[in-house]
Amino acid sequence: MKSIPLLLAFALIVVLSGCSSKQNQTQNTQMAKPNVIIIYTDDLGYGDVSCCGATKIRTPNIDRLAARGIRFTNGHSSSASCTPSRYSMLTGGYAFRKEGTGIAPGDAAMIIDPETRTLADIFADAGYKTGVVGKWHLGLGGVGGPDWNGLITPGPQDLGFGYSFLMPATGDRVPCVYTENGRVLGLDPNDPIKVNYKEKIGNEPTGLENSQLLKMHPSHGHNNTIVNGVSRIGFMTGGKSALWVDEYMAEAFSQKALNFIDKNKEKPFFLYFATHGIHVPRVPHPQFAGKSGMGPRGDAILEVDWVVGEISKKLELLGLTEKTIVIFTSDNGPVVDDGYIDQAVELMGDHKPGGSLRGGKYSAFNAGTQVPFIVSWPGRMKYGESDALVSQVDFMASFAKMLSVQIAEKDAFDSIDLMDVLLGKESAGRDFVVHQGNSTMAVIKGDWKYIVPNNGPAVSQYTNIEMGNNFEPQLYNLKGDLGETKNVAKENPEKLKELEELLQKIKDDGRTRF
Ligand code: NG6
Ligand code: CA
Repeated sequence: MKSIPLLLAFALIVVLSGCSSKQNQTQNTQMAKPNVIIIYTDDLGYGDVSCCGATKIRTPNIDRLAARGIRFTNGHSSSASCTPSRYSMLTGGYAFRKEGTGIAPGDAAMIIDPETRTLADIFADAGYKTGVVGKWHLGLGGVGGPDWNGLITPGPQDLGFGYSFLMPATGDRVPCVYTENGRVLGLDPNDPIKVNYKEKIGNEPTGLENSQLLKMHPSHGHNNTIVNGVSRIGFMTGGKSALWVDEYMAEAFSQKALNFIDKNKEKPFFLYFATHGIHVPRVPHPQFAGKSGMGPRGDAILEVDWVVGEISKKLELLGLTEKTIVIFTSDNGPVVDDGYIDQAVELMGDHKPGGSLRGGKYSAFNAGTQVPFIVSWPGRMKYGESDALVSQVDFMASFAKMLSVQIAEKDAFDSIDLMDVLLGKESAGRDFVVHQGNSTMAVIKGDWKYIVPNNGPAVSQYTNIEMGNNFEPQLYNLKGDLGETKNVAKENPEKLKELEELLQKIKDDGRTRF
């Protein structure tokens, strides 16, 4: 008789200890598995945010992230334009290694092979809910491009993303529609979408023929089909009920991002949130139009800052602030006139989109890839500034390490585990990083930067950006000359040779992760 209560007591102890160890386990997993949000802005320059030195414009929400994290003063995207930077961040490999990773047309097939292991796969393998919201620009669909009127496959769903809400390419490229989980949102099957990047189709007005219909005029290119008063690159017909309204794009993306966070608040989640701002066409919400005094480009910066604030507020509201790592960065450096007449040039005043860096988007000079780069994990990391050399290509190996996920030798060729650096525990970053400009390459090693000789124009006639092209090899000592003003190649032949050989080796080896 006595043995029954004893047995019961024993059973109770077993059950209780089981519970508590399970509880510990969940706690540990939660500690080891913070949510991760990468806010990936478009064409935002190093000098465009106030925490990186802008004074003519204030970005309080971005600054707040920086104040509760580490702001990197030497953080890079892999390339000076969109598609290769995104390719590189998501695959952990430099885009120059793969053909066809240049700026993609809006009807390109998916550039990342579904077999490729991606950053999203790392999170998915670690049990995260994964999602992508915003600008994609990595192609969609198989050979021949996407089927806009059916299920678009392959797509992010084949690259580890459980949820997707996308602008397929860019704001200035057709089709001007959103896709959600592989289907165009709001499409009327009786009004199918047709897209053509070679010739005009249908009878839609174009910027070239019907400029009287435009609310924003192109300065170069961008004179094909008109959607919402803005002429774009490429021709489209149909899909009338699905067309986006540029003014409400930031709102649409934030809403989807916030929904994703809400839906997954109980689980660890990874959200790749790629804003359209501040890419052209810059058509901000009426709430921001005219508010910066710098024209639509400045207004778009205010709008991006608002978006960041919305995310932070949501995390706070859900009690997720200390459980979430937020990374804030940009795909490439700044451009002022990128093809539309929007007063960006006239109203710039003495604002310096690239800060003290030379060049800009497309360029081999530093402003091309040295971008705002913030890692924030409130309450869980040391706050401050770091001048460690870090690259977006490193996210994949870093998070894999954090989450104890293995990366096979054939994947993420160029990604290095820098988690301790990203979280401010360690101050030494990468030894070197490759910078892919649009017409030439460069490599940075320590204080030195080498730019490969090139015959391209010194200044782009369209964007007025100094491209970093020179038929002579260029070598800069960034320590005293961050602005790359004095080519010291002739005075430092050994250093020049070292960097030339380094870049050659990086190419020949086919990888830099060993
Ligand atoms: C260029 C476009 C530019 C922008 C860029 C891509 C012209 C004349 N210029 O070809 O406006 O769309 O491609 O930008 O069409 S990126 O940030 O997505 O790389
Ligand atoms: Ca870009």
